[in-house]
Order: sequence, then C-alpha cells, then structure tokens
Amino acid sequence: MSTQNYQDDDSPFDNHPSPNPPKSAQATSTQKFANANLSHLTNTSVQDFERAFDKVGRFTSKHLTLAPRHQGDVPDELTAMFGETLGRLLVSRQIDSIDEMDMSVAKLLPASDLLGLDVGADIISRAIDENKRILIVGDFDCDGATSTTLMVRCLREMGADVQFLVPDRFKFGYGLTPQIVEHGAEEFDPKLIITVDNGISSHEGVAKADELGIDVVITDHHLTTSSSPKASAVINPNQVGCEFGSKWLVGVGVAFYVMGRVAKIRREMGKSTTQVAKYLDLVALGTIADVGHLDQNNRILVTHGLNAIREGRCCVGILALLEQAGRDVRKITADDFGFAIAPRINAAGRMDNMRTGVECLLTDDFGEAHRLAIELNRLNHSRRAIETQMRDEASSIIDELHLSDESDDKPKCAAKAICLYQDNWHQGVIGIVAGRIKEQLYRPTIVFAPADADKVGDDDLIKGSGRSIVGVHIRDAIETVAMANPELILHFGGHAMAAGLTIHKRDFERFKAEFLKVVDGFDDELFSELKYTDGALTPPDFSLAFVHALKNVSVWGNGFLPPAFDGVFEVVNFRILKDKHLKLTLRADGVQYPIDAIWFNYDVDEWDYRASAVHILFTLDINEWQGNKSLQLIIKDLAVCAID
Ligand SMILES: [Mn+2]
Repeated sequence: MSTQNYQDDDSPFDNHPSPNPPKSAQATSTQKFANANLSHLTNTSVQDFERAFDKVGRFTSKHLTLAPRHQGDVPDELTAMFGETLGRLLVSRQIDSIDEMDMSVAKLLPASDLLGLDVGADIISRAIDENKRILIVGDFDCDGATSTTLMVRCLREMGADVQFLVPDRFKFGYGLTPQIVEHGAEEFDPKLIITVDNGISSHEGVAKADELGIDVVITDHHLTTSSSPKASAVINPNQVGCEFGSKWLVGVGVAFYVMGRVAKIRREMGKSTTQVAKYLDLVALGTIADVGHLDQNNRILVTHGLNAIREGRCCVGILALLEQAGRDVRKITADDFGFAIAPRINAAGRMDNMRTGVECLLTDDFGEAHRLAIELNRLNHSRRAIETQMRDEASSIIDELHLSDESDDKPKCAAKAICLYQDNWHQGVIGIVAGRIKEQLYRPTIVFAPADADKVGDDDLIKGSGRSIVGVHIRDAIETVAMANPELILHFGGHAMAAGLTIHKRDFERFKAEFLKVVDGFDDELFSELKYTDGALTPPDFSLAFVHALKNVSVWGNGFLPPAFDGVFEVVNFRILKDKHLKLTLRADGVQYPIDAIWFNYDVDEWDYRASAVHILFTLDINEWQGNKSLQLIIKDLAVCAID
C-alpha cells in the first residue's frame, strides 16, 4: 500500500489558459511599490509590514503564514556551483556537497549490500538453466506493474520459462496469500515463484508454496518489524538485518537490482544474459508512481529513466500512454509519470484487472500498445467518473455534518478525524477519496465501501481505506481501537500515512466513535497544516534561465520537494479566466518587466478586486503560447495585503 499523491491527470497544468495581455476592470495602479526586504514575511513583524504597505494602499492586515524551509548556512561550494538561490534550495533538501548532486550511474549504491541478493540471484539463474517454470506474482498498482514487467522482460531475454500473475485485489487480498499460491499453482504449475512489490509479511503463503513443492524468492520494499518469511531468499532493503544504503527503493527498484545481479552472474559465467539498464524507464515510472522518497539513489534511477524516455528509448506502452494523455515525450518530467501514466495504469488495477496494465508495458508491438493504452484510458475515465461521484457524495455528507467552520477563511473541521460510508461506494476508489478529503480538510480520513458491492446488509462486511496526516500514525490508531474492542475490527493493516481495515456494516457508527476518541487524544497543533516556503527570489531569478536551471538541476518530488517561493508584489492588473482561474500581472521591485501569475481554480473568498498588493506562495513555470515562452508564477496561496 502506498500513500499515492499522484492520482489524477486532471492537473491544472494541462492546457494552460494563455490569455492575451489582460484588460481588467481594475484601474492599473502606477504606484511605485517598494518591496525590498518585504518578502521574508515569515520573519516580519506585523508592524513593519503595516508601515511598508502605506505605500500601496490600505493595509488589510492579511498575509500568509508560512514556515521557512531553509535554515542554516549554504556551503561555499554549493553557492559557487549553483548560485545563491539554488544553493539554498539544495541545502534545505539535505544536500551538503556537490557530490550528492552527481547523477552518474557509477554513483548508484552497490547491489552487494542487499541482504539475500546473491542467494536469490543464484536460485533464479539456476531455474533458468534447468528450464523450471517461473511465476512472477505482482501487485495491482503501478509499482507492481512495472516490477512485474521488468522481471518478465529480463527473464524472457535470459531464456527463462516465465509467466506472471497479478492477483485480483478484491478476490485475494494483499500479499502472497495461500489462496494466490494455490491459484497460481493450478493455473501455471510453476517450480519457482518470485514476488515483486509484495510478500514480506506472507508467511502463510510461503508455507503453502513449500507444501506444494514450489520455491519462493521474495522481492519487496515494504516496511516490516518482524522476521522475514522462510522463503528460499528474501530481498528487501527494509527487512530486518539488511545494510543496503538506501531504505527508499520501491518495488521496481528492488526488481532492478535483483535482475541486474542475475544478468551479471550469468554474463560472468558466459550464459544467456541481458542489459537490465535499458529498463530504467520502468524503474523511473514505478519509483515516481509509488511516491518513492527521492534520495540520491532514486534520483539517479529516475533521472536516467526520464532521459531514456525523452529520447524514445523505452517500452512502446509508455509512448502509447503518453500519446493518450496528450504529452510530448521529448519534454516529459517526473510529474507526467504521476499525473499522466500512473493513473492510467493504476486504473486497470482499480477498475478491472492489472493484467491490461502489465500487457501494455510488456508488448513490443506499437499497434497492440496503442490498443491497450486506449483501453487503459477508458478505464481511467470510468475511474474518474466514479471518483467524482463519490467525492460529491462525500462532500455533501461533510457539509451536512457541519464539519466545516464557515466563519474562517479555510475549510476547517471541528472533529479531528473523518469516517464515511455509503452503500453505493466502490472499493476501487475509496483510497483516492480518503486522500482527497484528507487534503481538503487536513484530517485523518477513513472511507468505507461494501466489501462486496451486492451485499449491504447489517451483517455484511465493509472495507475502509484510511489516509492520515503527519504525526497521526493511522495504523497504530486503528490498532488502539482494535485492542480496546477485540471483536470490532476483523482485519487491519498499513502504515503511518495509509491503512485499510474490514468491519461489519452494523459496527460502522461504533467504529467511527471509537476511532474519533483515539484521534481526539492527539495534540491540537498537529491538525493545522504548515505551508512551507523556500523564501524570496532575487530579481534575476524571475527569468526563464532560472526556471531552466531549476528543471535541470534535479528531478523533484517526494523527499526532494519542488521549490515554492513567496513574495509580496504590486498588482498591476487582473483578469478572471473561464470563470475559475485568476490571472494577475504583477510588479516586483528590481524587476524591469511585468510578471505573469496565475491561480488555477482560485478561491473567490481570498480575492478582492481592489487588491493593490498581494503576498503569494508560488512555483515557477514556463508558459508556452503560440510558440512564445514566458515566465509564469503558479500561485499556490494568496493573501491580499493592500487594497486601493
Ligand atoms: Mn510498491
């Protein structure tokens, strides 16, 4: 289970509305705005702030409350190499030296530190030699699909007799369960099972395989505190006793290391082998889709995978999916994995069967890839339709509960946790809905749906999917409820940020009350979301050159967060686009030209058409319109600090 941040491709960055120079109803302000030293508002007293704003109109006493991400000194070598602003960004992301920004493959952590790797690689290599049938047992998300694809492709190229199985999550549950082993044995009659992206807690499944005379090699990346199953080999950087230098490889990263080692030992013995590095496209996709923490090792993997795809050196399925999503392959970024490809592949696992997703990545025939990509696109559309419907219903329930405090600017919620259930909700999307509600209200959220869509009686089972906030370990909170109410929860599992559980429908209200009671015990301050800023930009940073520098210096994502800046700007002009986006023309002190900014799906309540100065939190982007490129600020949050 992963805390998927990337679920959708309806990102606001699609098809930027690119207006002509705005002509707004507001008179253009020609007042000179001196914002020198004003953008560090996080450290500015309200009085200083008020005094400075005398110059641009009436002070509104509002500004954003932001937490500065950067603390401490920037080493000289970073400033010399990357400049002041970039140096500061890197230090706030735990980079201390130029060396840590080295993305060459030679910097990848050595495979030899992975516990169990040599034993596992040897078993797999011998199975190839002895022509034993190998069955890959994957998982039903994008990490599982890319892991499965990578293993199947590499093993086929090495001459193995290999099949794969992606268990139906609704039928078989999570991990290598005894039922999956039995099902796999019946259908494929394997002599060796290799799990990818799952299996670290599957003691019973391994025992069942043993009983049936099937060897098991487990490859996984999920956390565990208990001992590993007694499989023939277990490879997981997070298993007890593994000294591998990164704990952040995702399932496909582990599969990559395992196949790399198998290929290497076979090459050394002069046997059939393959080049595993050509599959870094899959590693990059799975790593971003699984929201893998972007430490140096993962950044190297993702950087090389992205470069390969940009040059067209990748599975045709990835090209076909990018085409369906309307993305230009030459320009794709890590975000496109998250917003364009992963949701389409995940849709297969959520709505139907992950086999379609794996087959799309496995084929080398573009016609076939195209057909499967269209099918995945269709599944993604139905996934989104169901999700929208569920979200609307969930929102109206939240409204009815009067959880939102209307008196404040931001949606607030009186209760410290949210639990929702509807008879007609769908198992496949409750995790997404929980994630969205959590983001909207910043509360741990559990959304339930019937375990079996047709069974909604009191004695029938409902399954919940929970998402949490930093500081509230949701699996532990559920465990606390389970300890106090031994018969209430039938199954549960998960980790700090995400969890799943099964209860009887009749117990929903009782569970909800018990869960709220537990979460209520957490400190109040955990329930207000901090917004971070990388601080102010210098005038030369408001340039395309700086945006390019940001894009080129690294991939950004989980664990290496994309930069967000804040600053105070004079408002020169504004325009509302398509009734939902706010386009601003801004002026910054020391910058000779007007600066374009856009707030997608802006908050009507935050905007005052009289605004003459704004404090904004923003990211930098390039707007392309009719062949012209220009700098654009994407507004993430805004406070009107002065009005005319
Ligand atoms: Mn995974």
